[in-house]
Amino acid sequence: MSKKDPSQAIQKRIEILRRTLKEYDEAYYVRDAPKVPDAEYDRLMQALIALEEEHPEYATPDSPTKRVGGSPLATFAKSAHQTPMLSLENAFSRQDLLDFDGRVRERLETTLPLEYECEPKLDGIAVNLTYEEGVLTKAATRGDGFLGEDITQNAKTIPTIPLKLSGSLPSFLEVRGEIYMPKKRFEVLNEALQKKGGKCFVNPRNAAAGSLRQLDPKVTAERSLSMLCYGIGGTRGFQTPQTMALLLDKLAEWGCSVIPERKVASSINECFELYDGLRARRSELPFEMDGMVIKVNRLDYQERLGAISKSPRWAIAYKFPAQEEMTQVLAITFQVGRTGALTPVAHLKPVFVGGVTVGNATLHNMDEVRRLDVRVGDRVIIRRAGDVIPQVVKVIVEMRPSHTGIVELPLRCPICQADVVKPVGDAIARCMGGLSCPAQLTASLVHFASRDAMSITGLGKKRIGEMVSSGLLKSAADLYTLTHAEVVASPRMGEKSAINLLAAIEKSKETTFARFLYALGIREVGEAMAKKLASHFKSLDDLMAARFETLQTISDVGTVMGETILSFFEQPQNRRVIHALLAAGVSWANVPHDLQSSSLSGKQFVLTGVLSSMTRGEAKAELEGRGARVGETVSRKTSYVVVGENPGSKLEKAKELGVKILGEAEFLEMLK
Ligand code: I6G
Repeated sequence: MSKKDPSQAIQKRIEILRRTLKEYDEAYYVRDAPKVPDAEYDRLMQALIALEEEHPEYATPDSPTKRVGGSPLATFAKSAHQTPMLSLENAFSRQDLLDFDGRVRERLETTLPLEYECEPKLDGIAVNLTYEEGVLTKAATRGDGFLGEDITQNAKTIPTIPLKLSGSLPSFLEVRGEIYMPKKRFEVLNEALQKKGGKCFVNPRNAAAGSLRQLDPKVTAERSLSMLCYGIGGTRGFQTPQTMALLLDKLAEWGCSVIPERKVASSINECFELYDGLRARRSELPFEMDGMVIKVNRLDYQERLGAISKSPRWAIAYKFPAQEEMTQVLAITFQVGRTGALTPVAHLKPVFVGGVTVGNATLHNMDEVRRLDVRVGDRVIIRRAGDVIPQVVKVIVEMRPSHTGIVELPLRCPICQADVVKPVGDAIARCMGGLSCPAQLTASLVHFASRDAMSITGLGKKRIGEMVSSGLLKSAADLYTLTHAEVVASPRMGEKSAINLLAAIEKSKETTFARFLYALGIREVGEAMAKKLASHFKSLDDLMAARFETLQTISDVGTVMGETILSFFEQPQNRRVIHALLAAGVSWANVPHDLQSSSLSGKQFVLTGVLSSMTRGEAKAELEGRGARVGETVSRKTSYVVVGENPGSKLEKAKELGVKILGEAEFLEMLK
C-alpha cells in the first residue's frame, strides 16, 4: 500500500475547506438560507486560516479567507462603497483579547492601558448609507466589502433610517451600521408565516436579510426592521472628533440611531467586565447579538493602526458562546405528561450550545415534527438562547443519511398501552389511560408536590416514580396515608430521610385554597387562575357546585376553561380524591383574598434583577395574588419597577420614564 504524501493531504484538506466554505457563503449571503450554524462556519474558517498560515505556499487570492462577505445578489443593482466595508476579526477567549491588546499597544509603542469603546455586536445585516448634503442618496449591503447590493428603496421604509440628517453636516458621508429585526417582531412574523403555511425564518438575522432583499419595498416596510449605526466610512468636509465615543455622539446628534448600550472601558480588563455584564443581559435586550465589539477609542490611534487585508487592526469582536450548533438526532421518543399529552422528544448526540451541554430537545407536538420533517439520524441545528429550552430549528436535509423514515405518532401509549387519540384540528395527541397510566400519575403527583402547589420538600420525580411503580401511590390522597414502615422501605431511603419526608407531607396539610386548587392539576388552571377561582368562590363546595354560566363571569375564564373546570369536578375519580384529601386533614383558612379590595389591585409591576428573598416566579405569584399585574416591559403605564441585584436595562428605562423604583426591602414591606 502506498503511503500518502502529507503535503498532498494538506492541500486536499485546504481545497475541501475552501469548497465547503464557498458553498456555505453562497447559501448564507445569496440565498438567505444558511446551511450550518455560524459556530460550525467559524470553526471551518478558523481551520482554514490556520492551515493557510502554516502553509503559505498553498495561499490563493480567491480563498474564502480573503473575502469579506458574499457576492452581491443578481436581482439588485450593484453599488460600490466609497471606502471598503471591512469585517471584524473574532476573539473567542480572554487570551485572544489580551493578545489583541498586546498587538495594539506594540504597534502604538505604548505600555499604558488604552481606552476601548465597547458595544454589542448586533446579529444583523451590515449596511452602508450614503448621505450627500445630508440627504440619503443610497443604501447598500456590505456585499464583498467593495461592491454591495443597492437596497435604497427598501432602506427608506425603515423608520430608524433618517432620510435627511440635521445639524452641521459633512457634504458627503457614509454611515455604517446593522439592520436587524427585533426579537419580538421575529416571533410574531414567524407565527404569521406558520399560520399561512409558509416557511419560517431560522433566526432574526435571516428574517432581516430576507425582509431586506425583497424586490417589493412594501414587504420590507411591513417587517418592522430597525437600524443601529456603529461608525462611518468615507467623508468629505468633516473634521473627525478625537474619539469613537464622540463620533457616535455626533451620529446621534445628526439623527442616526446609535446603540444605547455603548460604553468606554479604561483598559482591556474593564472590557472583560463589560463583556460579562452584556452576556448576562443577552436574553433581556430586544435584539439578537453575538458578541461585543471592542474598538480603540482614539481615532488618531485607529488611523495609525490601519487595517490588514480584510479587518481593521483597531477593532475586534469578542464572540459570545454560540447559541446555535449542529448535532445529530439519535432517537425520537414520546413523553407522557400530567394531562396525558404525548410530547415527541429528540435525543441528541450531546452538544455544547448556549453555555450548556444539551442532550435532549422537545419537538413539542406532531405538527412540529411534520413541519421540521425531523428523522432519526438527521443532522439538525439546535438553538438555546438565554434560559429558553433548547429547540430544533432546522434539519439539514442535504446531510440526511439514506433509509430514514418519517416519524409516526404511536397508536398506543408507550407507557401504559392505552389508546392515543389526536382530535382532528388539535395539535396535541393524548394517552387515554388517565391516572391508570403510571406516567400521567407520576407527573400529576410531581405537580401536586411541587413548591408552588402543596410544597412537599424531599419528594422529587424519581422518588414519586418509584412509589408509583411499587404501587404505594395510586392517587395524591395516598401520600397522606403513607406509614413510616412503607416510606423507610423505599429504595435508598434512610431513617432520617423517611422522618423528614413524612414531616413534610404532614406540614403540607396546612395550605391555602388557591394552592390546593393549583395542586389538583386541572388542565388550563395555572397559579394565577387558581388564585382567581379561590378569591371568587367562598368555599370548595361552592366551586364544585358552580354552573358553567357562573364560571363564565370570572375574568379570563373562556368557554374551554369553563368546560374543563366543570368536567374536572364532574369526574367521580376526581371527587373521590378530593374528599380523601380533605378527610386526611388537608385544610386551609377560609379567608379568600378579595382581589378587588387589595391595595395592589390594578397596579402594574415589572421585575428586574435577582431578589434574595424569593424567586421571580414567587414574586410574580405574590403580586398577582394581590390583584397586581406583572409585565415584561417598562412603560409610562408601569406603576412600580422592583429592582433586585444585577438589574437590567429595565432600571434605566424606569429612571428615564420617572417610574417609581422599589428596592427589595420596600417591596417586601409593600407585600406585608
Ligand atoms: O460588523 C460590525 C458590527 C459592529 C462592524 C463593526 C461594529 O461595530 C460595533 N465595526 C466595524 C469597524 C466593522 N464591522 C468593520
